[in-house]
Amino acid sequence: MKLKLYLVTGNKHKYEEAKRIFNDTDIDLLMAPLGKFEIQSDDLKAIAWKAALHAYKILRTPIVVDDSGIFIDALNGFPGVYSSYVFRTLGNNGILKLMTGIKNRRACFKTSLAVIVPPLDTIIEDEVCGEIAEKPVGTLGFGFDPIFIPEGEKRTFAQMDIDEKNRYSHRARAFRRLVKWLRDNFML
Ligand code: ITT
Repeated sequence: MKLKLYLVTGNKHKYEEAKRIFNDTDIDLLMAPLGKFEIQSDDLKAIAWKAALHAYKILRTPIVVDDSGIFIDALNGFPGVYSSYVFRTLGNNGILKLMTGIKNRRACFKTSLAVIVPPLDTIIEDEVCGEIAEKPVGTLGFGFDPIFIPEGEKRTFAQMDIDEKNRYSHRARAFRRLVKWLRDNFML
């Protein structure tokens, strides 16, 4: 029988990206019928963990929460845990303005997954580093995808389809490790 694992998110793109990672596994990733409860914290892990606990108390079913953000070196890690708010308020053009004249364009996307599959739980973290583009390019994906170029590429995430983005992304790396954790611990 397939394990049903619920991703708690209001972001359908995240679900679509994560879902691909579970193709050809005995795990069925579903979107939880519940929004993500978000605490304020300067730690992605803590945000993901509290959201997972909150969802688990209500749904009592295997749960995963993905909390992600982009950390820009020259801005001392900003927007980081505030990525969602900053995307809504400043957007990609606002970030590019902050980066005007800055040579060091290095940035990393980070993901923390908080996972509860009784009787076990875990936190899985991963990241992808690259550069902030000079201008937004591409129409695919979501959020900061048009301004992020992963290491080893010339294209932004927004120029890649889901399978291509998943070759590099923070989320795909973390979810691949989650598949391994589930296989190792639940013999799936
Ligand atoms: P949920 O919290 O409901 O899961 P969200 O979109 O608010 O959805 P996060 O708080 O984890 O998710 O992400 C913060 C922001 O970081 C998000 O709104 C995006 O703008 C950005 N972000 C995260 N992952 C991204 C990705 O793969 N590509 C581009 N931007 C991303």
